[in-house]
Amino acid sequence: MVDVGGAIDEHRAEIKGRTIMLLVGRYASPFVRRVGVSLKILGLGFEQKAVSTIQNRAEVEAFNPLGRVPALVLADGEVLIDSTPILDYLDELVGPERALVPPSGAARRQVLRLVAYGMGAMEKTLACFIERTLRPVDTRHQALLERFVQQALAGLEQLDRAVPDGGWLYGGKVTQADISAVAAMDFLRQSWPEMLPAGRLPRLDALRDRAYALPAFSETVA
Ligand SMILES: N[C@@H](CCC(=O)N[C@@H](CS)C(=O)NCC(=O)O)C(=O)O
Repeated sequence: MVDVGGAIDEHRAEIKGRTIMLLVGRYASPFVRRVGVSLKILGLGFEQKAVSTIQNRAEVEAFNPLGRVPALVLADGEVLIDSTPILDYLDELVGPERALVPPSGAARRQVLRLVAYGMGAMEKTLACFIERTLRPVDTRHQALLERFVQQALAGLEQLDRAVPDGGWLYGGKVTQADISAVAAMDFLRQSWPEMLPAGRLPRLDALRDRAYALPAFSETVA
C-alpha cells in the first residue's frame, strides 16, 4: 500500500465510487500480465487503465510514485503496487482453496521456486530490453546484454524441465507458476524473437498452448 495523497488527486474522480478494481498498466509488461491473467482466472471483475510507463509517465506516477506498473486500485481507493504483493492480496481475497500459490508447506515452496524462475526471466528480459532499445547505441554493454539473455534463458530452461507431460507445472491445476512461466516466455519472445524460436523450449511451448485454450491467457496478449 502507498500513500495515495497529492499526486493521485486528479484521478480521484476515476477512483471514487469505484465498485470494481482497476488494473493500471498494459499487458506488454509481463508483471501487469500476470496480474491480469490471475484476476481473470480467479473470476474477479476489474477494469484496466492501459497506460505506458514511457508515454504516460505522470499518470503512472499518480498511482505509483516509483513510476512502475502494475498498480491495482481496490474498490475503496486503496492502491497496491508491485505484482507480488498484488497477487498475494488476490490469493488472500479468494482464500486458500482457490489461491494461485498454495498456502503452506512443500507445495508453497515448490510453486514459489517456479515463480522465481519466471520472475527472474522477466527481470532479465526487461534488462535486455532496456539495454537494446533505451540505452544510446554507443553506451551499450554487449557482455552485460549477453549475460542478461543467458540468465533469462536459464530461468525458462528450468521451467521447461519442470513441465510434466500434458499437465500444469504443479498439482494438476493452474497455479501462479504457470501464469508467470507463460508471461515470462511470451515477454522474451516478443522482445527478442530470435532468442526463443519455436521448439527451443518444447515443453514450455506445450504448456503455453494449453494455457492459451483459456480466455485468461488468450485475452491478455500484448
Ligand atoms: N517487481 C515489479 C517490477 C515492475 C516493473 O519493473 N515494471 C516495468 C514494466 S515491465 C516498469 O514499470 N518499468 C518502468 C520503470 O521502471 O521506469 C513487479 O513485480 O511489479
